[in-house]
Amino acid sequence: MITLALSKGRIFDETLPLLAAAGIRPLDNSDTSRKLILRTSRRDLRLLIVRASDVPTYVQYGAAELGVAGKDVLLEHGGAGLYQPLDLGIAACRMVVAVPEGFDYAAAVRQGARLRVATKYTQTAREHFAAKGVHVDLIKLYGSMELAPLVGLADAIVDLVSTGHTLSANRLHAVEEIRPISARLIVNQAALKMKRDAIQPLLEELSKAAVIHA
Ligand code: PRT
Ligand code: MG
Repeated sequence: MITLALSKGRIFDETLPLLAAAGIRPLDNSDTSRKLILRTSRRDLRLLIVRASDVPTYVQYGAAELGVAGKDVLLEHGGAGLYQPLDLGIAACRMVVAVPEGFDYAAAVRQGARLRVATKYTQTAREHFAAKGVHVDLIKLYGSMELAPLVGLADAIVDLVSTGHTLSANRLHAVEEIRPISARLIVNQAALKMKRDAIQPLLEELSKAAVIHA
């Protein structure tokens, strides 16, 4: 049995067509079912529904051989015990630095001011600002980062943007792109060696499907 861990929402929704192209569909309806383990049309493959940020952990410890996780989540996790052989090109967005309209980010950086930055992505943010030589105090949040600058909790945020609607609705704008983000197929390193015969063909099929859907 091969287990693929993934999160509900956009990752699940955008992975389904790739699985379908490989001839795999869930047997349970993920919208209505409360099951956390879904059987699929392939008897030797099941899906595990977990929180987005927990996917790398399940795969790292081998509770799932495979997973689908955003690069944002993988950067925070660190990637220990994981192969990341395939950029699936799904759930694409950008990780950016954003500030309120009227905040002069360039001037603050130029003056060497110490910036307060709120984010869920403290690892990635720390590396980004360190590489630029910008001094920051990072404030860890678990969601709704856009609120932080509006109530004086932070000068700036590091967050993901796709349409940009959330930023503009909160009178924020992106001042720097940190990196593009998309979801990756991840594989437990030990499992790839032990179960290569089962995993390798699946990787190839998903790789083909990802190219077609790109
Ligand atoms: O919701 P939960 O706390 O369980 O976890 P999660 O928020 O990490 O899960 P989910 O399903 O929301 O996101 C899963 C993955 O989708 C992320 O890890 C990213 O790799 C990817 N992804 C792609 C995004 C977005 N696009 C995205 N726009 N994740 C989040 N957003 C959020 C963003 O944080 C911001 O609040 O959407 C808002 C901005 O969207 P726009 O369209 O208004 O710009
Ligand atoms: Mg979310």
